[in-house]
Amino acid sequence: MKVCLAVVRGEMSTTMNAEARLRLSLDGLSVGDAFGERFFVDPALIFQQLGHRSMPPGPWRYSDDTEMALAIAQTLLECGHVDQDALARTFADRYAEEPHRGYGAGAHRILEAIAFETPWQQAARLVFDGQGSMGNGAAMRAPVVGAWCADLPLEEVAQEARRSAEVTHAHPDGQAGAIAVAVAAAWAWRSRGDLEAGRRLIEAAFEHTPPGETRDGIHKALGTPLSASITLGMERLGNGRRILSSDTVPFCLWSAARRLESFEDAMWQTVSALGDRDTTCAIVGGIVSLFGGPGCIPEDMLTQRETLNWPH
Ligand code: F2R
Ligand code: MG
Repeated sequence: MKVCLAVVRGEMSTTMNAEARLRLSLDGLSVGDAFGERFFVDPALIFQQLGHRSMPPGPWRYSDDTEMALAIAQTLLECGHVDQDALARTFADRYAEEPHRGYGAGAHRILEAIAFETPWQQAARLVFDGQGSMGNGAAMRAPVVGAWCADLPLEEVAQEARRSAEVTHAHPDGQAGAIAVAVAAAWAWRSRGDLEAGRRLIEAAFEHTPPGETRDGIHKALGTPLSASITLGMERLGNGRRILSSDTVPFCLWSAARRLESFEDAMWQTVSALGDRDTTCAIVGGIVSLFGGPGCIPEDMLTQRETLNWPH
């Protein structure tokens, strides 16, 4: 269903590059999501596959991370910016069509309410005693916001990311995760080819993330050498096990920064931390693909991922 009055004709030429970046990041995010998800489906194979880096058997089904990123991408292509009413409608329509994509309990409640015409401003406060969610669900879909806005000032990237988050995540720390990830994604695109980009990517995200637990975690990531082991990184920063923005986003930024130049290495190292592995791999994939540019996602990973179901 078309939710917005379409892109104004005059904007098309300026959004061409944004669209290419959006599609690239969406591929990185969805391949990461579907790859990480396989390690939940076949837990017995985890250590064998991790040890030998043997690709899990396909097809790789994507989860709610990709579903929600597709809704944002749809809205951006149809409206040219994060139109929150259109985005809420698209989240709810896609949820109603396919509710069994692994959404969390809070998301089921919020999206069902929006589908039954509760304004998103109220729906997002139905969970956690009105505080709203500080889960990692707004961050998991935010790379596509950073991709679309990558040529804007980072303050504007942060604003659009916040708007994309508010529709479902009323808690400021849930929004902070989306801001950090979108800024990192935009930064990754802008620093292609820069060998020092890793640490600066974390610094850029830190600078634009509002105060709170997620920002504190990013500060810890800045103090964790990129040469440290993944085990040490996940011990200090978390691995998404608690499904919170604050125990997911700092680790993801650090993991992306550690292997910006190789999508495949970034995926293997991120999934090896286990935790919320579909979501950590989605975030890292959505960022690293922008640094690597077109062609950086190995063909054998892209072809295993289920075809994206969307009208674009
Ligand atoms: N959660 C899942 N998958 C499990 C569901 C599987 C299901 N059985 C199925 O297969 O269908 N995955 C997805 O959820 C994560 C992102 O979700 P979101 O929307 O941010 O989650 P939620 O529920 O709002 O928060 C996650 C947990 O964080 C804690 N929490 C959040 N806000 C809180 C607050 N204000 N106060 C206290 N705790 C808060 C809670 O423990 C929540 O359960 C992604 O991984 C996505 O893939
Ligand atoms: Mg998921």
